[in-house]
Amino acid sequence: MKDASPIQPTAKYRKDYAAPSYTITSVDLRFNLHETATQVIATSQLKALGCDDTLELQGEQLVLKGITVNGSQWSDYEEKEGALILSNLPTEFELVITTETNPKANTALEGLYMSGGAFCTQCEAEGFRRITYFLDRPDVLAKYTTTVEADKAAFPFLLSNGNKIAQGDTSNGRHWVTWQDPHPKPSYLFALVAGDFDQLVDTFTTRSGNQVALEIFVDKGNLSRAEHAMLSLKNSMKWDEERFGLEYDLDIYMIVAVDFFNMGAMENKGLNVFNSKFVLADQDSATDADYLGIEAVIGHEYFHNWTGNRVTCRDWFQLSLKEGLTVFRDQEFSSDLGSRAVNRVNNVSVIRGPQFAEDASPMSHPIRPEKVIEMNNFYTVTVYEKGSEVIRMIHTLLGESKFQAGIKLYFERHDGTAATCDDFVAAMQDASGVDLSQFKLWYSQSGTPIVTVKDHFDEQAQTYSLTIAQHTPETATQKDKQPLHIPFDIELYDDKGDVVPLIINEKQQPSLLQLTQASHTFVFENIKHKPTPSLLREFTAPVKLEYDYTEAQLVLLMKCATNEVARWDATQSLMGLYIKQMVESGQTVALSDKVLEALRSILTDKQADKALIAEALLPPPYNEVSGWYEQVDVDAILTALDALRLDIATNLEPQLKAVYLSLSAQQYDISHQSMARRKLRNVCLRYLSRTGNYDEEIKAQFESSDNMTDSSGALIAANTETVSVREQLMQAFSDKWSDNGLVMDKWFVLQGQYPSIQALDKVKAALDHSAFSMQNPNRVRNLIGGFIGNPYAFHAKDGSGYRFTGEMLAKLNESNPQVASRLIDPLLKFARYDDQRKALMKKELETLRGNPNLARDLFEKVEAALK
Ligand code: B3K
Ligand code: ZN
Repeated sequence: MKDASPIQPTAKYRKDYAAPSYTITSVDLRFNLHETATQVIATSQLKALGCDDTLELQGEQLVLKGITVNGSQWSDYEEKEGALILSNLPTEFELVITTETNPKANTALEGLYMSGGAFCTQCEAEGFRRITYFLDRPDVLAKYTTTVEADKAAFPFLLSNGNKIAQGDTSNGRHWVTWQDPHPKPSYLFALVAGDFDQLVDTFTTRSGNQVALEIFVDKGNLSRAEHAMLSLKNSMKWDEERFGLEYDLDIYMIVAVDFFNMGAMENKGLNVFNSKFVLADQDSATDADYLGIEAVIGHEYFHNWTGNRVTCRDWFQLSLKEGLTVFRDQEFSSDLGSRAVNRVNNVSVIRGPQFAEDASPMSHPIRPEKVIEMNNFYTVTVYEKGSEVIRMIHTLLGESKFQAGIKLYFERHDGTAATCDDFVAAMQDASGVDLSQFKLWYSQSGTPIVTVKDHFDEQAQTYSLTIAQHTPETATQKDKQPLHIPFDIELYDDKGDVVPLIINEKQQPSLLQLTQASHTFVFENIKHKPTPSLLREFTAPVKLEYDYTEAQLVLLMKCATNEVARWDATQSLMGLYIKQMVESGQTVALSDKVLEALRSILTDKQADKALIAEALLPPPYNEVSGWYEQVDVDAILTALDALRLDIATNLEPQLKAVYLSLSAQQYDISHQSMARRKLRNVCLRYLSRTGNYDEEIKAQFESSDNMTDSSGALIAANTETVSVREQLMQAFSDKWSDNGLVMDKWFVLQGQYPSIQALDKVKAALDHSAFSMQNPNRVRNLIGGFIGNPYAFHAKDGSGYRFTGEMLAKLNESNPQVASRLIDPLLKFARYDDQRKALMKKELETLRGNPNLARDLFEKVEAALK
């Protein structure tokens, strides 16, 4: 093992892309698995792509044991930090490299590591180089044959990509299996798992009649918790055939659930590895949100088989090529199977909250980044969720059938290759005839565009004009911005709430306006009275909308807008009006009678989807509200949000109580309707808890609940200073679940999110809980991540929250830098806070910067923030 002496991390730039000097056409891997010393023999066939006869392979944390070229030992090489450079090579040759790694010592969970008692791998983005020296880049596509050998009793299942082609026993109690993947793939899609599992099996017959074996591997005793994952997998396979015409291409599809995993899941060809959070569920232990999360993530990884695996990325700067598109596909899948409006509302909230916040941070980047130090830092809401919005805008501009024609052409052109975002847009443009040349700026320009709308009604001329201007403020690394091609959907309403036709030059216009310039004016004719505009309907573009809505206009839209998302959005804007007034004046502003009446009628609406009612009743969260201000006044925002919620709770108490009681628990199932009932019921309980008078109801729900949504709903309602039964319920939950880390995460996150500075003591105590482990990313994300996302405690004026965060980050920097790096983001935004907080936050960043062992992950972010 090489010592991990720090080298100054260097950046890579998109513009510097160059093809490698050689490519690898096939590789034969032999793993001799032992927990502390695994031997890997990699036999690769290489071919020169030009006349350069040197080859630089990447490798980290490896012990080199031997190199041969065409069967002879090779001494013409140099081993340096992170690389093995071979010189004077023939144009075609067989390379055999033998290395050793220590899976047990691998707490970074990248490359080959142990999760519980099982061996598993994570190679994206650059983890394969921790397995062997290789051309660890996505544009090198090779055929893999993998032989895995391990102790037979401890590791009865030996898995890798593709089809099993041979197996056998050895004399010393070990056994081996050989797998072959017929599809050439980049190294990041390689996977290996060895362990003892329970196995859920099923089959799926593709529409062309191929029978695919489906196998889900879970920890012993968890079989019954894998059924929803299996159903979701079959639904995904069917949906991709029906909506995208895409079929699965191997005879077997395996999913392994592991407890130690840095992200959600990984789309390795034929062998997905999943965080057990996105596989395991049953009525007792999983919430409705968990069920929906499993469906979405199973879908997402399955859809990658085409968008990611069959067509992969030429280089990591193109990550959104596969991620933005695959998020779009999983969002459509969830929308087609469940409620489209609820999905849209949730997706919009992610953009307006975390994504806009990322745009406004020192790490702001376009969906196709230009400069990267640590690739793992770019698996972001910008690349994923804004990336998906960019795909959605193309879908909006082209319509479903032209969009599908574009997808078809994209696969005709690029199947089996490594492509770029430009390739994707070119296929969309060529198949549809829609000019996307200006649209492409969405890939290179970072930041949140602001679209400002001014209107004017001319009574005499009976016209109504909308002047729509766009402007993108400068971001951390990009000053000059150009006008974007923005799809902007609108409707106009008269005083009665009826839709007014959009007429220009006597012709009816579509509701979709297209903005391409800094400013446009649209003059609508034949308008009798000043209408109310419904703007950016369905959030047709990831922009901030500025229009001075009056309260009356918003109340009208809340009631009458034809579109469910627009009605939700009007409610959000209306609450936003009050929040802004309170933050600016520093005073409590009570909701008007009209607004309360409108909220009451939403709450008691018998026809509307209960899940949407629940969404509409919740004000925009802190992370979204704080993004409205350049200088964030934490205390004023928290006070305003608390006041608004209490105002709603107090004034709607009778209705909240009535609706709560009317939705009392029914026979449990996971239909959308039942989930929606539970959601609204729990939102009501949470509001009621704010009055301080519902401890009995909270306790009763907790004790009588037959499902995790209602149990955790009661705990969430109890998680405030005004509820006296909180500690009692938390204790009961911990007594029941302390041996199930996944369920305990629901408890850890509530300790972290306790809305008071007391959260710090609760979190410190929870660090000692038997279910907590600093090595497990899920535990860390819930407890410590919950705390960092808790503005009451993280932003404590005395700096105690920042200090604690700094200490935890320093610890995680040693064991798992990738997890540390995901947690640091709120600290990076120090410049937006008051002087006292700014100084305290900055001090933590400076302490980190002074750490001689700071990993590249944190280095990149700390440097960007302190620059
Ligand atoms: N492609 C993986 C993410 C890999 C993250 C590496 N740090 C999961 C996904 O997006 O489907
Ligand atoms: Zn993905």
